[in-house]
Amino acid sequence: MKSIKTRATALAMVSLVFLSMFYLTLPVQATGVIRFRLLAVERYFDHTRMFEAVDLITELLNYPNWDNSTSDYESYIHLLSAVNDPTTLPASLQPFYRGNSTKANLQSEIVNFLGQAGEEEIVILYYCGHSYGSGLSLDYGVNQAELSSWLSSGGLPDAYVNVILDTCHSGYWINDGAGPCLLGDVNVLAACKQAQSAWCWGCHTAFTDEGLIPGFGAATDGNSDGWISLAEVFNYAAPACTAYAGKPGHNKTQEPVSWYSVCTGNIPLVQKDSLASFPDFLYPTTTHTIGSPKYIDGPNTYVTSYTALTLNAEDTGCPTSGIEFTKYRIDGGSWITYTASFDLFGYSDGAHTIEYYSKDNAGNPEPSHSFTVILDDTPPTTSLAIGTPQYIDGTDTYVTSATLFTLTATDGAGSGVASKDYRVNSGSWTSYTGTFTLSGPDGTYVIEYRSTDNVGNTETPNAETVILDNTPPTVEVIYPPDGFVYGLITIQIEATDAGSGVDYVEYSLDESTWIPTTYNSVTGYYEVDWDTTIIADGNYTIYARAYDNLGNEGSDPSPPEVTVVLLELTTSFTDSDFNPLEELEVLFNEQKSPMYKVSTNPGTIYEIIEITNIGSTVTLPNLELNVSIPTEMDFFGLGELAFQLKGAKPVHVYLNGIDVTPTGKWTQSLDELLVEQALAPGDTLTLTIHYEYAFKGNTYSASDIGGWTGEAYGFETAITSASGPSWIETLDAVIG
Ligand SMILES: [Ca+2]
Ligand SMILES: [Ca+2]
Ligand SMILES: [Ca+2]
Repeated sequence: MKSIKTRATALAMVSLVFLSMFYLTLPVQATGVIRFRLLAVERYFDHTRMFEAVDLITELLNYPNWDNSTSDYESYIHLLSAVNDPTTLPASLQPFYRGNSTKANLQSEIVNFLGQAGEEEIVILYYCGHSYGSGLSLDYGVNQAELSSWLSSGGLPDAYVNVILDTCHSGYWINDGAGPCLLGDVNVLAACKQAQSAWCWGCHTAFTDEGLIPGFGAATDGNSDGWISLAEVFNYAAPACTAYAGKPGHNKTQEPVSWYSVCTGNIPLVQKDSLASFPDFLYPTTTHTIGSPKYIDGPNTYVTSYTALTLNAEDTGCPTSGIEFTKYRIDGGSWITYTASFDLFGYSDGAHTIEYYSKDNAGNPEPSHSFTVILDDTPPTTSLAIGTPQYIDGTDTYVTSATLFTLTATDGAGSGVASKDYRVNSGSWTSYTGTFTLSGPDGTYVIEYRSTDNVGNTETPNAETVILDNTPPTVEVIYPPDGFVYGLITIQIEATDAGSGVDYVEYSLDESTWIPTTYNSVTGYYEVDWDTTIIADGNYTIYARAYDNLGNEGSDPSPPEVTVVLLELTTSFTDSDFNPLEELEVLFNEQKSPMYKVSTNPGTIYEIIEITNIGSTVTLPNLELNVSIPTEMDFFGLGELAFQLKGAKPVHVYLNGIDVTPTGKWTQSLDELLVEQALAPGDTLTLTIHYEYAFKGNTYSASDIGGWTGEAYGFETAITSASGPSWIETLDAVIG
């Protein structure tokens, strides 16, 4: 047997939200009030007016649930009568009059009045008149389809609808009680079987007058709930009607029949005991729904502050009195009457407990339920770890395509990290599944990264800028070039890196041992001294390689090839008599006092330069010397040029003691001595240079020379270049 509960559940399956709204927006359901609604219709029969609707209303008004005398119940009564003039009715019933009992009025009242019934409202359609057994219709042509359609209006499908037909052949509508009811999901009381009439001479409408109306007062309250239900009143009315109709003089067989589709007919119609509560003994059942977003992790359910929390209350019982209210509270706060889905907006992250319960209109409170959710409005925090190689220069971070980037994220006490993603240079977001690298041309890359937790809180993207450098430095050995090298030289290497910069530079002879260099900020080169005198003469290749700060390695593509020659250079000075000379004496000859004449002694000197090829393998093929001759010297102080070269005589050049003096000689404009001479291993070349010096001017005052006791001055002869071997050597001698 179908129940109201079942229908409400079916409705709930359509839409929880709709159901919630439906509950709460019904304009006719007064909270906490159980409602009754009666449309009583009476017709003529054979020009005999029937008053049974009036009688029924009069009877019902004797009971608290129909007279609107208490706050627990409300009743709505409309009357369609056979009279056109309502003033012919008893004054107390005139307010119920809604017109003549025409078909049009019947339809209008069922649709527009009964149709206003709220859920679980008790509705009675009482009809007293004739119906035709052959036409299976009420007496003005209301057929099954029409009546069934009207009874589907408005809220009627969710109300408890009871149809009482005090008409001839009324058993037709319920197949004499065998059912089903042709009117649909309603309870039906019929005054007689379909083959019978409900009229007999002298006993108009015996079912109402002799059964129903007295039955409200005399029926047995079988379930002792203080109310007379539809079935209980029928249990009284049916035999009473049959007995009355069968009395002598009536000689009528009239057997009322019933059909109960709803709550087995246990629909309370009149409250016999004013202290009896409505016979709904079952409290409601309320459930909660946690909307989206949410995340369930074992016993924990995480939500955001905009996750909708919905309560759905269903009253139980048959009949049910309906929900009076549903209340909830958060974290033990004040109880709030539930009107619509709510959320935890304004609450702080963490666990929150919601308690809720409902109460039905019969006053049955539901034991409260509770559930706990964990509010998480906080997105995760993500960090980016940059692996190696990595180089940080101030605010710049350099990486290569081998550098691994790792994202780690935490959501603290929240719902947990659901996903991480990143993008490079504002490209598409990529889901992070593991370490990643950068590819593409060198340059600046912006990596943005973020995480989302399991309830959809997404972090504001973080950004990290790195500079990709996959390019090694460019390297070139600047000095020495290809050719001969001699003595202590400084290797100069140029290395540049447009990216992370040069970290260090090394060189190696013949790629044997790699030796570090030092950057010289003055020359801008990476330099290292190379003492060629301590290695064997011969051919060497000077390899150079440079590393940038990320370890990218570059090398000189064409390293210089040099030949080491082992030369020994000595220089000495002699006087005019070729005696060794270590100091140049200055003579002060007193003239006309207090003037002095200053001269050198001996006035001319010789410098002897010896160059010996001490190697064992390399022949220096062609030696060219540019000899720089000091021409003037400071004497009385910086800038006071006094000691002047008076002349430098042609030199003698000896090879292994044999005069090989070239034809070249000193020139005034170019202090150059050209010696074209090969030096085989063991050969010694000796050069003799004759200098003449004098003081500028002849005389100096005593004050000019006062205090001068002799100081050391460097006297330098420089071999500034040599073609063939590439070397520069300065020969120092001190003459003071
Ligand atoms: Ca209930
Ligand atoms: Ca979170
Ligand atoms: Ca680089």
